[in-house]
Amino acid sequence: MRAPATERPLTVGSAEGPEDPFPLRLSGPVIKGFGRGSKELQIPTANIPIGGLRVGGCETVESGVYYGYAGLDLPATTDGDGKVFPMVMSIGWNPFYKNSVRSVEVHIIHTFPKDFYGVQMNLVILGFIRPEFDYVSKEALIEDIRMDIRVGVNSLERDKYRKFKNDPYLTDFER
Ligand code: ADP
Ligand code: RBF
Ligand code: MG
Repeated sequence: MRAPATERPLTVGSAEGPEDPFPLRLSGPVIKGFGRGSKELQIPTANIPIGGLRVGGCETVESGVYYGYAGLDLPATTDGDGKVFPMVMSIGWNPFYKNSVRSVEVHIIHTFPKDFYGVQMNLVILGFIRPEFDYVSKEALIEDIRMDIRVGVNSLERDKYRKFKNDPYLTDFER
């Protein structure tokens, strides 16, 4: 059982760029999850169907916490906001909540004016942050996710990672 304030490095992955099997690309429509992200944790997560996890049609991805970029097929805005954002995500069983289904949940590091259920989300996953843990308390889980966000942002701010923001997959909403 994981306790709060575990010491953690501020960047993960090689400075030379994403290493095998990354970058991973997957996509799906934003669906309803358990409704816990915003309400209980104050960390909304856009869920996509687990089927979107099939990469290249066969291999599957190990459970854990990852970072990368998300492209959202939102209507164009006038405030100059793009459609590509940094993200951290969890793939797995949410051991703290003892879920019986594996979920893919993406926390986008941006403040949105409203929900975007049904919108297509394209993901380019660039690295692994940590495995999923069970926690002694909800506060300990929140603290670790807050740290994941810092680690994700920090890890993306490197030359060999930043450039993936322009990966054409992120804005290819025709598939
Ligand atoms: P659910 O259990 O249905 O996934 P959440 O409480 O996790 O509900 O909230 C997720 C929803 O909130 C997303 O589907 C999306 O429409 C919206 N949302 C708003 N801001 C964000 C954000 N920064 N990251 C992810 N989703 C967000
Ligand atoms: N749930 C867990 O039970 N254990 C985890 O280690 C865990 N890590 C997460 C890391 C990130 C970056 C995110 C966005 C979510 C994580 N979750 C984890 C999932 C969390 O429990 C879930 O988002 C909420 O329950 C809402 O569905
Ligand atoms: Mg969610």
